[in-house]
Amino acid sequence: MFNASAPSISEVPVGSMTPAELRKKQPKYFGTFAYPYMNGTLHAGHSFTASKVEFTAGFARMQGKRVLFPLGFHCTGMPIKACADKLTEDVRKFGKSFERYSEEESGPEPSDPAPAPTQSETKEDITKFTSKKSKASAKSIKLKYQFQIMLALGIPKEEIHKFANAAYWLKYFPPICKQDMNNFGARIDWRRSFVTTDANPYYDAFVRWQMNRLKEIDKIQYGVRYTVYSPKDGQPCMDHDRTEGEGVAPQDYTALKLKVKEWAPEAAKLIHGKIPNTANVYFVPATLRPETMYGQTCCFVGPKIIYGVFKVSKSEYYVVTKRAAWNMAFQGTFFKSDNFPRNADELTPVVELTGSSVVGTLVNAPLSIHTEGVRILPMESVLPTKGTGVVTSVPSDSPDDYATLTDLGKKADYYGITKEWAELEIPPIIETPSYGNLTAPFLVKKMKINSPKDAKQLAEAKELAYKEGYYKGMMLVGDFKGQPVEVAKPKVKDALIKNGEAFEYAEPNGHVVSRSGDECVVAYLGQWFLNYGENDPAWRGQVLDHVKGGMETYSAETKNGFEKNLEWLNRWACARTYGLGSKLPWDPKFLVESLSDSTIYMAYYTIAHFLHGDIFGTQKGLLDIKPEQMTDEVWDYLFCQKELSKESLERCGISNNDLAAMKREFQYWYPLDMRISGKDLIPNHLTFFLYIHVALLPKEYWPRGVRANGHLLLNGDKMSKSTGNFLTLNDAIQKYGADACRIALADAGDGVEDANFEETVANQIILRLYTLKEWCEEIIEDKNLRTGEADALWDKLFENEMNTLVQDARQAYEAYISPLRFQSLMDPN
Ligand code: ANZ
Repeated sequence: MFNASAPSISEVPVGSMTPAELRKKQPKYFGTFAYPYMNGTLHAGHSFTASKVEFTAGFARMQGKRVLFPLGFHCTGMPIKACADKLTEDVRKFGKSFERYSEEESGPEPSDPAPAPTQSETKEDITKFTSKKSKASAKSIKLKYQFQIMLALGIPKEEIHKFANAAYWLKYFPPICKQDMNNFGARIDWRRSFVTTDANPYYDAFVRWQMNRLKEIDKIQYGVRYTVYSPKDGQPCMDHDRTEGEGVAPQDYTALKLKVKEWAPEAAKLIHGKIPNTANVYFVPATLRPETMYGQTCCFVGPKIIYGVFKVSKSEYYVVTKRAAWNMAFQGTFFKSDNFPRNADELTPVVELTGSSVVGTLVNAPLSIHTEGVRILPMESVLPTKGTGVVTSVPSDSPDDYATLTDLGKKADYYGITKEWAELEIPPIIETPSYGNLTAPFLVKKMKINSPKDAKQLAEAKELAYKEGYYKGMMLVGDFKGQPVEVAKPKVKDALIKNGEAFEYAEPNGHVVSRSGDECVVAYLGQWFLNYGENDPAWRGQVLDHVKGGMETYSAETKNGFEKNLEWLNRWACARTYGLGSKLPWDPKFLVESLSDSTIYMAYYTIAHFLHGDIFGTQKGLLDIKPEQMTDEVWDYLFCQKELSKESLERCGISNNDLAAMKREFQYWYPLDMRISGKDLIPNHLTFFLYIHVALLPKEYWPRGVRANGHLLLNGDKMSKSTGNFLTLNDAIQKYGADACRIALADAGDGVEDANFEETVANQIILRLYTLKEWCEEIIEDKNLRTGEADALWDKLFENEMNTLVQDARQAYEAYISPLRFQSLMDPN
């Protein structure tokens, strides 16, 4: 009954009406939520998202629509493979039943052993496994090794070794997931399920097709670019490969080379004998404002920061923090791209120096009017975790620099510096309409900033200075004198780089930790990427128009979220070298990553049951079609509404009738009526989903609605395994039964704000349901009730009341399905 199909081609012959007419004549509803990741079982968060589809699908059925609610199983990417590989190592070390393991070896507990989330999960939702043990005992087990994690999750010891084979996860978890969803009462059409990756050759063909087509229309390109990267894993580390730092992107700087002319005495002693006399040593500040370099009057270091002197070549050494050098190592300095280091020990400085030891060093600052050189001076607020830890100072345009220099000048003795070093002439270099030609001194005075410690005001001043300078500034000096800053900025940068006085440097603009526990860097890598964002403005414009114009988003926040994200989302590395997935057809050493093989698979649901009878594609589906018959042209025909040439038809060997039957399913079920997921997927999955639909399909088949919900709290608190405040779907059903769970989830919340599953509510519901059932039974048993016509006044009142309730329920569901439209209906102003 819940396995609906489109009207068949024998019922409604091909060509007898357009797909739109058919959808109108026989209304349909197609809803999906992000297929769950098969490294564990479902938790309450999954069921919350699933419930949104389940409820809307149920309502659509009651309206007489045909309804499609399918679910696949996502297996692409790193997490499964990473855990399997860890188990292989555990088995090698301790034996198949881990018999050689002894307690003492276990060492301290790791902070959080759970693998990072993928598409359908949020960072907080790490409650993936059903624990057959009590939470307390699960927690008491030391979780250093992967086998211990599996044990804590209730997998019997004798079975754990099987998970060392990644394929085993794909066999093990989908049936459990299916069982849990069935127990929950979800009315899913399981005929259309599948696993992703090449474990299902049909899905694999589908992914290869879309990659080929996207490449042909230039949406996939190859290029060298800065990417957040895990040295340990030896590959890019994108949002969903991270345990920390979601949304963090590379930040580009200009790294300037300030050649040492004369070392401060203490530093000279420290480097003595470690660096050849003939070599040049450079302090390398990272700046976002290369156009201001004419105004450098000194260069700052953090006095307590430890710097390394790193050897670039026989004749060149850089002074930067170790962290910056480690980033540079993946950007063409120190190492080549085919030989990136895996371990930080591979990059050691020739000598380490504290910032205070180099204060007073005289360096040559490129472009500065102070051609005789500038001094290295101390600045307390230099962050060791940003840039290179070396900060070149431009007091004319940087309020921080001006405030620090003023302070250094006033307290030269205290800082142990020569007063004049801090008092070099400050030349005007940029004219702005609001702040004149010495922006920083102007702002510092105007805002009454008295000390470099006035961090809040300084941050404000910096923001003002930067904006005014960038958008309204005019160059007063240098080769680009008279040009707007906006124009001159990249030109100055290029000229500096060309002269060998600077190079590009990038680093993550926040802390990023990979799921393997590695602190990530930015690497300059050749890779395949999806050309989302500003590089393809026409494509982006189409998506934006669709979001603004046609698509239901159920809340203004979701719409705004999309609009904002479309503004900044850029190219996306769509292939990896490690993990599970479909191979890139033209470059098979790469695998399509998990957020790039999951953009348009909702179309696959429409025909999956024709292709295969099981999730691996080993059993025949409704039609007798082999994976290799699903050529790129067949997918084009089915989904892109392209004609199939005679040759293509012959080559695929699928009958016209079978092709038409499949196409009918697609044309009927598509467009997708509602896609639902957690709001944290707006910036990635949901936006990609829109981009790819827009790129590949005719407009008629673009998504109609996206619903984003908040995170599910449990009893008002974040769900978290470490605190024990978590609930798997199976636990919830065992505890409260499906009905109470469903009502509690319906009660949890509908908006974008966090929802809350209250166990007390679930408990109360059980009671109420029980009382209701008792009452019904009692009434039915009651022999004294009147029989015959129900036409008394009370009967009419009763009927009227029931009809009103039906109306109310309908309105409530409609408001839920289309709150924005509903609101405007209720309140036209
Ligand atoms: C020269 C310059 C001139 C700068 C100018 C700013 C204004 P945001 O925008 O906050 O990212 N900087 C670089 N590394 C730093 C560190 N480790 N600790 C403190 N400050 C650091 O700031 C980027 C700017 O912050 C960089 O650009 C650098 O100063 C400074 F008129 O370089 B700037």
